[in-house]
Amino acid sequence: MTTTLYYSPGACSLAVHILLEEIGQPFALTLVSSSNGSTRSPQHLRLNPKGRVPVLVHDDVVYTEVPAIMLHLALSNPQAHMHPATHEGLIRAIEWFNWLSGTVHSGAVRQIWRTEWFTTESSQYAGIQAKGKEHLHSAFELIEARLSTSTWAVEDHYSVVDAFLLVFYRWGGHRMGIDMKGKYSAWTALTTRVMQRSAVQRAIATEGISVW
Ligand SMILES: N[C@@H](CCC(=O)N[C@@H](CS)C(=O)NCC(=O)O)C(=O)O
Repeated sequence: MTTTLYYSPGACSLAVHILLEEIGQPFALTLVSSSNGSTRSPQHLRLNPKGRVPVLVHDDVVYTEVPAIMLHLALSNPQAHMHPATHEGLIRAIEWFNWLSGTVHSGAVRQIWRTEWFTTESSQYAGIQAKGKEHLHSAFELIEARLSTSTWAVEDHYSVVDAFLLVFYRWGGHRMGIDMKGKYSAWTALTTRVMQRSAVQRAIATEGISVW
C-alpha cells in the first residue's frame, strides 16, 4: 500500500498533510510549488488536469479536491477519530467544506491572490482584490461567530474541518497581515488547541512554515 501527497508548503494541501500525520500510516510527500507554476507543468497536469494541489495518490488511485481527499482519508481510517461520527456531523462537515473550499478559497482568496483568473484587464485588479478582501472579512466574521458557540467546528471533537480551518487562519495572519489574534478570539483559541497536537506540529515543521 502506498500513499503519496502532492503538496505545496502552506497551501490548502496542508490540511491533508495534517490528516495524514494524524492517521499515522506511512506516506510520501512530493513537492509541487503552487507559486512558481509547477502545478501547471505537463507532468503535474497528467496527474491532475485541474493543475492544482493537493493530489493524493493512494494505491495508484488519484484523488483531488481537499474536501473529497479529507473525507476519503478520515472515513477510511476511523481509528484516527478525524471523521464526523454521526450523520448530522457528516452533513455539517460537508457544509463547512463546500463553503470553505468554494466561496472562501475559490472565491474570496482567489480574487486576492489569483486576480488574473477573474479578468483579462489588469486595470480591474484593484477593484476585484478590494471586493475579495470584503468577502474574506465577512467569511472570517462568520467563522468566528460559529466558533464562539462551540469548541470544535463539528461535533464535540477535533476533526477534519478543524485542520482545514487552520490553513485559512494561517493565510489570514501570515499571508494577508490580518490581526487574527486581536480580531478572532474564538478562532485563535481553536487554532491554539489544534497547534498543540504533535501531528500538526510535524506537518508544519516538515513544510518549513509557521502559523503564528
Ligand atoms: N478546489 C481545490 C482548490 C485547490 C487549489 O486551488 N490549490 C492551490 C493551492 S492552495 C493551487 O494548487 N494553486 C495553483 C494554481 O492555481 O496554479 C481543492 O479543494 O483542492
